Amino acid sequence: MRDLERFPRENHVYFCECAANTGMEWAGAQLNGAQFTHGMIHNMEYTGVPLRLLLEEAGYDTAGKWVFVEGADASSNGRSIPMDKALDDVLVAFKANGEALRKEHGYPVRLVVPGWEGNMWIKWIRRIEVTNFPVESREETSKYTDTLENGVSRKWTWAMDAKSVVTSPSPQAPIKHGKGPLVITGLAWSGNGAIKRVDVSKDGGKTWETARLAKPGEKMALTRFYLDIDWDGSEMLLQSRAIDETGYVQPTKTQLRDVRGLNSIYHNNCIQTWWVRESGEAENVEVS
Ligand SMILES: Nc1nc2c(c(=O)[nH]1)N[C@H]1C(S)=C(S)[C@@H](COP(=O)(O)O)O[C@H]1N2
Ligand SMILES: [Mo]
Repeated sequence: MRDLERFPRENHVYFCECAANTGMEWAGAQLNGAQFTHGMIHNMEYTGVPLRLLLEEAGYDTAGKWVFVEGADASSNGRSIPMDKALDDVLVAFKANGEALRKEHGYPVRLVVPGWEGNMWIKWIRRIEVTNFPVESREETSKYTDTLENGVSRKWTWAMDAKSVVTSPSPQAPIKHGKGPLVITGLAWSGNGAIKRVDVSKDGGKTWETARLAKPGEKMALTRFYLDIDWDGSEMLLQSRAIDETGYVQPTKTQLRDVRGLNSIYHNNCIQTWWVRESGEAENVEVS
């Protein structure tokens, strides 16, 4: 740790989303609350040393194509990271939000792999090895692969595609003040860059309005959005749709299932629908 602290460090705010976030919702609306459908994510300011600097200091074999990183827990959670990513923006982090990492987040050091699935963010790092091949560990074969309709599994699905969710109103945040001014708000993010725009629908995706971003989207970080409306007290089918800087548009559930089928667990970034009743109560439903 003392050696690590003497390398030049960087601070970045990034989201870390588990690839299994929203994984229960493939077949239909299941869990009644944004915490349960979309809660496997965090967003923090990490302080760390670029992995590139550590590899260079170690005099790594530049012919190596992969970096295998292991944690000190029983699972080890070993993952193979392609060298291009390792040399690009991966950090070996030792602080979050200005304080030492909490033990649950990987104290003393964890990997930060911006935009990529949470499983690659190895906690409690004990070993970093440069290899010429991917290790094909448990976490990248029997887990964190996506079986398609024809039985073939996709692998190396690292980036988290653009996604968003309305956090209020929602099942855990019903409207309690009756009709009149209402702030619709939520979060959007993309593992492929900054959020450019978020649209909100009150009628299950028939019509859309562009939401206001709390501040311009930042790369691989959560972006809060707002739509300020005058609620007439009638029911709504509330949805949000994220668009990132690559032009990618968050898909409907139907669009996602057309490509991926029903065998997947991971990487479900579909548009979420909350049915908001006249009472202000909200429920997880599916319309498209
Ligand atoms: N060593 C180790 N690292 C790990 C894990 C683990 O079980 N062991 N779980 C991974 C998974 S599946 C996720 S989603 C993220 C979650 O990070 P967080 O708890 O800081 O949000 O850590 C990853 N890093
Ligand atoms: Mo995870």
